[in-house]
Amino acid sequence: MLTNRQPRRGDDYLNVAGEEPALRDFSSDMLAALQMRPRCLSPKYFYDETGSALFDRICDLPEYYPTRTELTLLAAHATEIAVRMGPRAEIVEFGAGSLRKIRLLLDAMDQPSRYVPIDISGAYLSANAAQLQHDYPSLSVLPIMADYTGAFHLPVKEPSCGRRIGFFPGSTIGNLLPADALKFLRQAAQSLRGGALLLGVDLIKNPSVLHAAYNDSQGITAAFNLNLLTRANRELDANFDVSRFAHSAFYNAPMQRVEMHLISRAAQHVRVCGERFDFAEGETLHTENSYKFTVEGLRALASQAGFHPGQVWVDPQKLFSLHWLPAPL
Ligand code: AVI
Repeated sequence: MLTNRQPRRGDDYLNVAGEEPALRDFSSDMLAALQMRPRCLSPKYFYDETGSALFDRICDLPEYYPTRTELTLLAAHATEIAVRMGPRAEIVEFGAGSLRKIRLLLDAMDQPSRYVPIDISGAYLSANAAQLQHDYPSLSVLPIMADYTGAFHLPVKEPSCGRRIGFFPGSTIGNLLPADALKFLRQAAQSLRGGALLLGVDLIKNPSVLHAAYNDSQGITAAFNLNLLTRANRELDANFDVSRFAHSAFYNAPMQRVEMHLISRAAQHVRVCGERFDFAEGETLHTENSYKFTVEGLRALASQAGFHPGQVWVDPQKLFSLHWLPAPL
């Protein structure tokens, strides 16, 4: 949960949990995942330092169209988006990552007042926020390390700030189960009352395009998926033999989602936090869902959550969409 505590001198980010939230929950969630059938773990554990760096490389891959398409949409429409935001707006970015996209908006905005990036990966967030603060000295940058997929309260709004605008790019909303996506949007509509959410959403398309995006020829997505096991070995005293697991990603059309799994290449057992778990050959650990949407489906979901769906920007190939979602008072 985010709090209203303001950053202290010497803090490089606001650590609301007192420790890395991902670390605190990783052991219990991994143990629970290994006990359930089918085995399934939240994708939030991909993002240790190596995972975050691998994700940045994914974003630059030729097959991974979402990042460049969204950047093109943001660049093309930044001026109209900035007009909708109004002067001295405050931006809260959920799952801020590399902070690359926000620069396109900041450059177009009329005197942006404060920028609050929220991310689960504290060290990564801190370094990127420091660079952004350096590049935009008149902007107040308040990084918050937190898991925004749980219950959250945003920091108190400063009286000098204009409207509060949420920014949730990258179709990260697609990594939430539908019920959790609705829960997130409901909370966002509440905490952004009187402002709006700018949401980036990946669209349903030819499955071959989706397949290529999650099975890149350089193997970076495979490395990103397998890094979860390396992380578990390091942080959970586990002994996964990474070479005995394989990356698998496919589009599940009825569920409208790309699924990523780690498949056991052989019958084997592993130890995690002192407990033994058996894998049959071909058994999988389901590591990520990436839901894809239609424009109408997303607008219906946003309405259900309390937003008044507004302008939508889509690229000519209909790969990706950007939604302006005003949150009524
Ligand atoms: C962060 N998220 C929106 C990415 C996605 O496409 O679901 C994560 C990712 N997984 C594999 N490639 C990229």
